[in-house]
Amino acid sequence: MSSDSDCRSVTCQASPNIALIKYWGKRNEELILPDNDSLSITLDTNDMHSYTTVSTSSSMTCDTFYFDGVQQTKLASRMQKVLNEIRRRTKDGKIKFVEIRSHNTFPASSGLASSASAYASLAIALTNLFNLDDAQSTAAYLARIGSGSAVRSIYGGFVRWSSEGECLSSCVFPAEHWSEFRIVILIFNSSKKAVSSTDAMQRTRQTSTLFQARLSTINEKMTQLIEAIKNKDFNAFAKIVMMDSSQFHAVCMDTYPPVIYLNEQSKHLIHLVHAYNQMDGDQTTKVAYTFDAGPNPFCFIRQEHVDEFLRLLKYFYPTVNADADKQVSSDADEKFSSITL
Ligand code: 2P0
Repeated sequence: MSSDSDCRSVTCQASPNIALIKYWGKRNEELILPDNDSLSITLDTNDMHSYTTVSTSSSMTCDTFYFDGVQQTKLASRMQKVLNEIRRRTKDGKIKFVEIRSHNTFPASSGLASSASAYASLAIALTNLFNLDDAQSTAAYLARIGSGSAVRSIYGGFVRWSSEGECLSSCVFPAEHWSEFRIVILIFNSSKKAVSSTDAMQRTRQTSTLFQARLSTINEKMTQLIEAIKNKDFNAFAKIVMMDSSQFHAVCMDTYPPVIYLNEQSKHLIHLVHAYNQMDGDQTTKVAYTFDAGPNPFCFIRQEHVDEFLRLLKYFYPTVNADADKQVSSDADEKFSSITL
């Protein structure tokens, strides 16, 4: 009988990323090759991480997966796909089975990109545990075949995922490039989404006529967004990001049966941001929003406007937690009473 003396274990963490230009549609389901380029920012906060511990020992008799400490009855087929790829790459037979233990410090499957950080942390942990070559690109490949957007969480800062050739991802600008850039996340609803992204994007490809029109806009938008980030041009950045979010949700709505991720609060926030941006009558955009496959807004803002925006949120949504909640004054701010929606 073998002992556990050969047990090896690695724990890694990864953060979610939020798409500024959304990935939606796969041209290859098995390898998860996307229909369009996407660009994201990897979140850099203490509150939102996925942690994955992978262990292997000769005494293991099957692969096992624990989520939040609870053993799952079977591994998701995508997780199995990642493990099969590991076995293919370590043909010396040393790897037999693995135990995977994963948990998130934030709600899963609610449009907060938990699958991205979960598969990225799994991919990095497996790459380390088995000492695979070209660690970063190998981890990116493994992450991608687990969940497409996870390929972007391998890198920090502003990350582009190409839809061409081998569909590689890379950091376009590090987070320090735009040091005043901040993200405020509102959790309107943390329940699991009714339609998974995977199913929804398949349905979009089959039924939406707007989908092809969206694809034809991506390259120009990508060039403009990279230029805006390079120049730290928030006005240009905000317009591109908000329009891409709306276009993505319009395509979801054009899908049959429709896929509707936004809720009434999401729509209220959209109106609120535009009213707030126009409040002072100048041409400066203070806040931009984007919504993933869920109702929860990710708001982009520069540091100088954060305090006022948090007061605005507290005024309109007194019961909602923004992630920088500690800084929020509970006093109603009369300045905002002029905003009518
Ligand atoms: C994105 N989303 O670019 C887009 C925007 C949601 C809306 O990538 O099927 O979980 O695992 O590749 O990565 C969510 O889809 O889908 C997603 P799969 P994934 O972030």
